[in-house]
Amino acid sequence: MKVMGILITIILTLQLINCEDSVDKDAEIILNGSFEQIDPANNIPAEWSVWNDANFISLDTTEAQDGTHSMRADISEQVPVHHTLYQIIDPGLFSKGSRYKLSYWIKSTQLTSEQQSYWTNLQSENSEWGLQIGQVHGPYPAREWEIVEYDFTYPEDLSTSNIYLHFYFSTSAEFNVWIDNVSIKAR
Ligand SMILES: [Ca+2]
Repeated sequence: MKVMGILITIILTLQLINCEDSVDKDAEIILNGSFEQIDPANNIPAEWSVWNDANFISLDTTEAQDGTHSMRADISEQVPVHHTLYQIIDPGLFSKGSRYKLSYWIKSTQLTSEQQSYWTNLQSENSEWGLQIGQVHGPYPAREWEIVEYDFTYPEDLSTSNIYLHFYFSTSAEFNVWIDNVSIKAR
């Protein structure tokens, strides 16, 4: 019986180790990260939401880093100063304590004044945890497609009902930003 007990303990331990190793490194956490699908109900990219002004977001078929569409933000004095494109992520898709890589491709026209900027936030529902990534301030010349990559560890002790990935645009002047191929994968 003692041998049986030891065997069961070994099997349970192996199963636990197997669970920890079972983070799927190919699984994509972001839905429609390449902006190839549009939601016909509201004319913005499927799986994404817009805060403050839906009209500044469109799909662009003339500029794509991946596939045939990118997300284009048209920023001007006609839209509110703060507006975001965001996706709500199920925290259950993350494994606590595991390492991930957030990446996306971005391009923009020139930023002509210091008031213009854009950046990315990955944060929990009530901001118990968050990362600010890739902030760009004007003035800045036009930027061609470039990749932004950011490694992070999902917190061991985070308890939240939602994770938000935000693309923030803070400006009242006229410029365009294109984003494509947004991805979060385990490392
Ligand atoms: Ca695309």
